[in-house]
Amino acid sequence: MANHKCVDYSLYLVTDSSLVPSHTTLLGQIEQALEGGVTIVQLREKDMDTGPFIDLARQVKALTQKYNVPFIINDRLDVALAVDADGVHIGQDDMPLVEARRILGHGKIIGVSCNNEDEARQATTDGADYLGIGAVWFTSTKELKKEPLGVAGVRRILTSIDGYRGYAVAIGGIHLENAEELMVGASTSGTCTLNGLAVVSAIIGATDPKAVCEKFVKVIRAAQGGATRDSVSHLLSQCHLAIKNIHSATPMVHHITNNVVINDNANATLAVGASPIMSTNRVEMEELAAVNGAMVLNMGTLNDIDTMILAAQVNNRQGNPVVLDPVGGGATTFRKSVVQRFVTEARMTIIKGNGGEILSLANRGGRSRGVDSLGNVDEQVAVAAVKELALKHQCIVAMTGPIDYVSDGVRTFALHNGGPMLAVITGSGCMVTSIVACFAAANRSDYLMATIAGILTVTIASELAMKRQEVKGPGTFRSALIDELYTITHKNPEFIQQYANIRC
Ligand code: 3NM
Ligand code: MG
Repeated sequence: MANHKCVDYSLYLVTDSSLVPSHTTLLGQIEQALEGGVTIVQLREKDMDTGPFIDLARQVKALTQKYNVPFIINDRLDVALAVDADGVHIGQDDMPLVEARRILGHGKIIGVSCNNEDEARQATTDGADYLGIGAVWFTSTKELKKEPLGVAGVRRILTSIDGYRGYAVAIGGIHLENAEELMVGASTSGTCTLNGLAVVSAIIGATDPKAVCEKFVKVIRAAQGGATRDSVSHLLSQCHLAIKNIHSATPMVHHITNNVVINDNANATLAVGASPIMSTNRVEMEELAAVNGAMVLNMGTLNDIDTMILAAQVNNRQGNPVVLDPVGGGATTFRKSVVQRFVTEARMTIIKGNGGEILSLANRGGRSRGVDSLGNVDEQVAVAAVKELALKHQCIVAMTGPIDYVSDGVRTFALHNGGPMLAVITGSGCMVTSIVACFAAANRSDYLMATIAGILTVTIASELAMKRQEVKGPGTFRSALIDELYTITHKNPEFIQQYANIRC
């Protein structure tokens, strides 16, 4: 899978220029739909010559970029490559997924249409980023070769690929009146559930696509229900496995980090079972990114910004997660502009900062006092900021502090572990970033879980460190913390599930 970024599949618009109402244009309809909250767009043109298709694709891409949503091309890899789309969607009769992946690489999204359990299993085995399951109902938009699946058929397919950590959307005959029935009826108790709905005619053929999309978004979000108790216990049950994955992969975690924390972060990375490398030399960025792993982009020390951006870009291309720590991001005008460059010139998989840094990035007036945390942030403000940034940058966003907030834009969690001593040693926030990167490197199919597991590992280790007799203050605490990181990941991974204090 190419899960370098978390994609919000909630409302997936698939286009069809033949369905556009008179007196409107395809581009106009798409823009209205984006205004209304469409989260991803697929350009589907079955009868267009290559030249005009590319021209149209460029224009649609510009629109999706304006609204910060991914842009997918149906079937035509050549067009996707020509316009540097975010991915392709392929049907069962199109180019095989394995071939498409070889051509596009792991940095691109590939979705596959599936109509039954066998097709779904094959697509998940071959590494599809998402499945388009359909047709759910009869549709006049596409000639169907098989009977529609119905809601039960969609649920059957989702159940058959339990354990798949990619995404799934349903398609075919979906409109406002049956959207809720589908979202609720197809939901499973397993790991794989509907992440959204793909819609053609009900949006493209609408006289007011914006209003239609706003209603769709409401229905879908309500059915998804945000974070639930179920999702918390499910997430926590995964943490144990996430640690195992680090130990079996011993992933390399490349850090470009600040001078203050290099040694502690390298030790912390080793303590949880990953392999640190702390290179800042431009010459080896490409080679380092070619190794499966993750990258920490910590902007505490800003020496060579171009190299930092290059490193993030080559890791994007390889499909390696990039974890940004915008250290001191709001402290000066210079840092504010640098962090903007990072998030616009490269794609971040996870952004992890303290209250001031995240609020500043969200333009909510956060200021960093130097690089240390400002402490308490109002819960409502914190939740709104992480959610908004996660949607804007299509990534996981974590704000750490006395309470840590983590969001993928749809689900938001508050983590209540950790203690005041973490604020008394330098670089504990940077250490959280390193450990989150270790989890992300080995758990690419679920970055939300990886982020939460990484944060909990450090905060719970800090609670255990505080209980040690020899800990008398910041110095002994710092050593004990690294010891506990080692112990919790090597001997007691179940402590995470046991001690975690999460609310949603
Ligand atoms: N694929 P509408 S059904 C493009 O079953 C497409 O794979 C399908 O259009 C599949 O939302 C379909 O207008 C058309 O019903 C869906
Ligand atoms: Mg096709």
